[in-house]
Amino acid sequence: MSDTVRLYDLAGEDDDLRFSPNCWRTRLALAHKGVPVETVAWRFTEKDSIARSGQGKVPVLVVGDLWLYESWDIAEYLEDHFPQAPSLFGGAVGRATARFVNQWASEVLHPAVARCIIGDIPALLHPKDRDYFRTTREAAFGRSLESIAAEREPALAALRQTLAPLRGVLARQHFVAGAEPAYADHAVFGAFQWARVLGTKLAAADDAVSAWVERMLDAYGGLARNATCVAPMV
Ligand SMILES: N[C@@H](CCC(=O)N[C@@H](CS)C(=O)NCC(=O)O)C(=O)O
Repeated sequence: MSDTVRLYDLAGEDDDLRFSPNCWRTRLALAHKGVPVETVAWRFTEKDSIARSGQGKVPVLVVGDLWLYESWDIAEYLEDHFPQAPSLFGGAVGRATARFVNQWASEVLHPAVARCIIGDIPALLHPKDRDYFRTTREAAFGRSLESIAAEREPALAALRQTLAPLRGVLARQHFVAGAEPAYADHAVFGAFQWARVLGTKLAAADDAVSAWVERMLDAYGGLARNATCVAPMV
């Protein structure tokens, strides 16, 4: 592959604060495939710079003239276009199963994590993004960010219950995908990296989930561990 691969990656006020769970899925998938990538710090309100993708969310991956979006679709593209590199799915059955894991993470895990950390986000955003973030998120949740933040402790307790199936699996195997990490891990871990970059550890220290988080932080040469984070709060 000769084209430079470019990833539009959500950033905070600090260019290096890369906290999007969906962009982390893509960054890990690219590392898994051994595809070098140039990341571009992108803000919520910079819709124009990704307009060629035909929509307004990241990750957006640019490969030559191709503008790809949707983290799951990007993973399928990488799997199909880099067949010689280590597999993200391990075959058709693994692809179908990873699709379920990805959907669970997006529809169950992400909202549960958002309830734990959303109050911390505005202060870390680029000033030009702050009103947009508040307006769109308050509309989505139907309440103020402050009222969600006030329930952080019960939200964390609820999240830890939601993690029960993940915990059960990780007590028996090192990774969601088995002995080695693959896309099912990337799909779930993105949420943990989202919180970690913004200063929150979601799982208790003695939780099997935390041991897996540590393994994921070490994977791919410590890609996720080396990310810029704000000082931990939990
Ligand atoms: N289903 C999409 C979700 C993408 C998404 O929601 N991205 C967020 C960042 S994590 C975004 O760009 N939001 C822009 C906005 O809310 O305007 C995927 O998996 O890629």
